Amino acid sequence: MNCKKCGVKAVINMRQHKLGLCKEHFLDWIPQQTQRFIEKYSMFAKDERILVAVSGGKDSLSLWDVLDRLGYHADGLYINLGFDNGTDYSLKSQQCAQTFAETRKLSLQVVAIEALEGFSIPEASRLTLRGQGRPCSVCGLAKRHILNRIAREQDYGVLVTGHNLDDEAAVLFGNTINWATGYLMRQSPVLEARSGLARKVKPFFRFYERETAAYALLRGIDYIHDECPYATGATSLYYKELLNTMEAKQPGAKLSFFLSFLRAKESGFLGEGSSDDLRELRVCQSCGQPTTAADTCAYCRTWEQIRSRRPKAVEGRHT
Ligand code: Q46
Ligand code: ZN
Ligand code: ZN
Repeated sequence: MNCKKCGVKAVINMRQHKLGLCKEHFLDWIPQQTQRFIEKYSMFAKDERILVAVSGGKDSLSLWDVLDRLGYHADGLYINLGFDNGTDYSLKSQQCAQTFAETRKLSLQVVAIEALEGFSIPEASRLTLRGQGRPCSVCGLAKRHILNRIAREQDYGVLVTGHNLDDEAAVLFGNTINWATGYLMRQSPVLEARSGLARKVKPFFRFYERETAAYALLRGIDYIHDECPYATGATSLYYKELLNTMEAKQPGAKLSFFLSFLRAKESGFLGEGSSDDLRELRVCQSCGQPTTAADTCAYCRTWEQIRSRRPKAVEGRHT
């Protein structure tokens, strides 16, 4: 296949768009499309301060690179979750994020959960009921809380994440087969700010994962190739496989699944529903962040529980 723009050999064939592009034109196409999505979905303006949630992976680093190329003022935030036991995952991913920021002279904040709360995520997970099995529950809670707190405290206009279409379609698939209407109501490339919650947007939500990977590779971005060590066996990966099987038979299936959902939602298919977004938010009496709980937010309650369990766990290790 040849590049649709210049006729030389294409490096990527995007079957869902019937579009093959050479390296040069693909590296132009990604920022052009991103800018189009930013405008189409009214994500943010040129003069807004943007906080990028950076994991050290291909999606978030590519997104940061694209926003920088497009002339946006985007700073990065990396959260070290303490996933180092035997894998050095956090160490390596932090290095990728730092090297990326240093070489481009971009500003990156690093927050280590262990320095903040006294425990790494795997340790915390072992000490809480939320962490039965994999640590994703306590991990997700911590990431959401910290990202929101920093975005709000430091007056960022918007918090952006590198979620791609494969991520979004897999979440949508899971929510649909469970008819999780509350989650379906909330799933959107743009979540408006409200009562202490930062505005959140996903400028890459229409790109396939293979496109963000190709972009990172062709731009020479050094990103962490490994998945989080706890991702193995996650249901979302299984959903991604199922959707890729569909995509192989019917190019564009993933994109159409997600875009049709957005259109159906806009037309009122889900009605008012029972989304958490519609529930009243209060202020956590401990940390001041928004919560639907009566007094203390889930993040504070979880860490309280973890700290209260520590002595028993330490004793347990010695018996
Ligand atoms: S939630 Fe779970 Fe992810 Fe946290 S523990 Fe890893 S897989 S990083 S998106
Ligand atoms: Zn070309
Ligand atoms: Zn709290």
